[in-house]
Amino acid sequence: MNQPPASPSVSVDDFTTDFISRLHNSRGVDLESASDNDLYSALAWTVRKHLIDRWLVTKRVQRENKAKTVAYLSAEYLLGAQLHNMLLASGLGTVARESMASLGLSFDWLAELEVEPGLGNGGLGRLAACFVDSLATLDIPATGYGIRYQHGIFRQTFVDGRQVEQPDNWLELGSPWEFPHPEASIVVHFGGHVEHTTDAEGNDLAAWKPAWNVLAVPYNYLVPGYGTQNVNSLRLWSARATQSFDLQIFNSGDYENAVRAQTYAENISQVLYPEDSTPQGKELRLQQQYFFVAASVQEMIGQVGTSLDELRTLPQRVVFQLNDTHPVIAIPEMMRLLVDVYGMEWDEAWGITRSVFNYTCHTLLPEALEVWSVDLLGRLLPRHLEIIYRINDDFVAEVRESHPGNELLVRRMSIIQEQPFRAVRMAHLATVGSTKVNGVAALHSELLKDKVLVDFSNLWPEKFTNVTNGVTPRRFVKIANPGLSSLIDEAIGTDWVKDLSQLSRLEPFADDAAFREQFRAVKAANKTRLVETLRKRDGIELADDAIFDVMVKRLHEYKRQMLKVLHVVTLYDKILRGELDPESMTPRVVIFGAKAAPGYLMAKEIIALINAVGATINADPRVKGALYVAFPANYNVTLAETLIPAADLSEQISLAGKEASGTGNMKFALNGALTIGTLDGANVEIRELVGDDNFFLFGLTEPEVATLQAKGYVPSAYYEANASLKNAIDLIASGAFSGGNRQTFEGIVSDLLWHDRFLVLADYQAYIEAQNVVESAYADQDAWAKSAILNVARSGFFSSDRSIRDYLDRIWHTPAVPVQ
Ligand code: OX2
Repeated sequence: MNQPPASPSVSVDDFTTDFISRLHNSRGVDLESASDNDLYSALAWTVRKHLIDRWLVTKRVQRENKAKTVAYLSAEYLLGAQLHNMLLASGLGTVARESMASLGLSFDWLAELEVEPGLGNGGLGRLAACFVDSLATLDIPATGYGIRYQHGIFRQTFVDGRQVEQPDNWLELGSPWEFPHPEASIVVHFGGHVEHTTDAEGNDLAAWKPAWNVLAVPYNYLVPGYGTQNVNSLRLWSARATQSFDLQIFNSGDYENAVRAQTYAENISQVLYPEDSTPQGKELRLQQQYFFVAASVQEMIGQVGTSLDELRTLPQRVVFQLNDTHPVIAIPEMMRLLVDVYGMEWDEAWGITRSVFNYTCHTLLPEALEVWSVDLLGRLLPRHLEIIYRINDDFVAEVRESHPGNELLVRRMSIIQEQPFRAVRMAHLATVGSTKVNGVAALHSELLKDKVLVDFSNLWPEKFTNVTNGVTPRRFVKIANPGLSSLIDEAIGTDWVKDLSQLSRLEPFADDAAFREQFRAVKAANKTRLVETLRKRDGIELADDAIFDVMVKRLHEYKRQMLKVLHVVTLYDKILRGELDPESMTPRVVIFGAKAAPGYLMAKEIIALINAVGATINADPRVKGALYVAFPANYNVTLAETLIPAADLSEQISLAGKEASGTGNMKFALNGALTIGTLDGANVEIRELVGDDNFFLFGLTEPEVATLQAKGYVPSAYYEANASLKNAIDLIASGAFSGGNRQTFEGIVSDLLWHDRFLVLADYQAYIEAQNVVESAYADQDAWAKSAILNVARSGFFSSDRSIRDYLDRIWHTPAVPVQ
């Protein structure tokens, strides 16, 4: 297998010597006395060493060039395990493996000791991780800014089939991948009040008198590009109290109060909010947001220089990308720094601010658009609230000028909402304060422009653009699917890892019987690998000669795991009724993976239902061998890397118009799974590219959904009219999956019949029919393999490298700075 050139070629002996000296000098142990964590850390350090020179050179070259930098501001980075990626970038995979073997250590076992940094909830955080990978690979000077949460996304366990959250203690044993820089800490202020005075020319001067502050301590992480010398940085901030404790109070014996301020300050980076798509209106969350953007913007400005002349060069030196509304408080922060701290005129500062920010929106759900009450914002960031008011005054005046007399429009567009409570609409602030606003898939960007932000796109049509999401082929094909990667290498060479459009050259191989055979062997081996993983990890026993039907993503009603459950229950019900012969059915293993936000009760009920349905079906001898439900707990990036390459069928069944893009859908297609999906998010583009023969389409379209809802949707009518749907729901209601207790899932059943906000019942029949088509298609294994190969060959578009090129062309205009 071709690897990028290793940094000054390292022999196995050199590597081993280095590893042993790491154990001695950094851990103070020898091979015999080393703990698991000693061994893992020494291995990580030995690998890391070979990227550090590149990193230092990259930083020097970028500094000397005064290179324009992409500053990606994101509250989440769902990084996944680091070791394999670092080995890929350094080209040391084989050396490390052989070195460990020479010491009698199993490399795979050591790699499995890593606790993945789960500093994100789902797609939004994983996208940020893919983007920093691609920026580094494309030699773009870039820094990812975020928060070093002490506790990442919770570890999910099941107790009696119900989700129970455990804290994710990923830093318990330390992380060998981080570089703390307490000497470069930045003070971040909160609270207090603002004093206004007037200067000699009669200008208003504002002085914020904050009440308290915290230190933002930067921790740097390497972000190595693939097949390049370039190594960028991820800079995550950790909160530390400015004074560790009050010695006087401590000496008086009141220990609790002595450390209270410290605990309060350090809470800011304690936990990742486990929400996905819905904002959580918590004061701490606003503190987190301001904390990390204030530190990041100040640091960036520090690099450019703080004289007025230097500040005027900001648009040539930096572009900030706002990953959803979480970092949008950066806009008034930039204004505060330019105007209050560095004395720039308001209008000039506003011109600069607007030209350096851009905003990516990731949702269409109205309830997911963040708002902050003016009470809270005024209390925590009083000067920022004043600045937001002034930005809004100027903006509203602009709207009035272009639409005289249209007060309804003014009210709709205002950055401040009045009802149901007075609050700052962060998406409006982001749109007003940015040069470009983008959605994350073609359909999403259209709906953003025509629905969610339609007033803004009427006012500023040129502001709106699309960048369809992508995923990194390094992690999600090269590392996750070595079998497929080797097959591709043999067929078309190795350039595809850096240029995924090359995959189109696989297309002729879809007609090559020998290749199809090899492709099927790879899929079979990946299934066996998954079976082994689930056996070890979860004690789940799967057969590997079934269709692997996989739905993995956050649990959310709009994603419609419920529809998948109804399909499973329908199959079960038909077998019990004798309408389906389990012997002649294609055996099906249905695999779910999903975390629910801890406060999202309906989502947690659905998890309990999936587990209950699984427990009943898996124990029922009448369906044995025909149908099996697996729900491994704690779906994360590491599990995704084994699960996705093993999938035959990818479930992308959200209600049309609700899933902004999806990125799991892309990973499955790239790994040769066929999609069953609605015309939602990036499914639309996947289907266009892979061809409708190689995609199982079903369901209402977005305009059909809108029409149905406008005319009044009555879910119970679908239930009454469809016998197999009625049977499935009745079976759940009867207590068949809850030991006869009809109460257990009553909430779900009545919600489906009387509300069904996401039209599960309306799409049920179409979904069942599409699954029947899947079943017959799968019977022809050779034809299925051909479709799967075409999915791979035609999915090159979904590389995050392509997404980043689109950002560069449409939004950032940042030149590459190759490092020699
Ligand atoms: C997710 C979206 O739900 C998903 O469709 C998209 O693929 C992903 O972001 C990356 O763009 N929180 N998470 C998302 O949106 C929000 C808000």
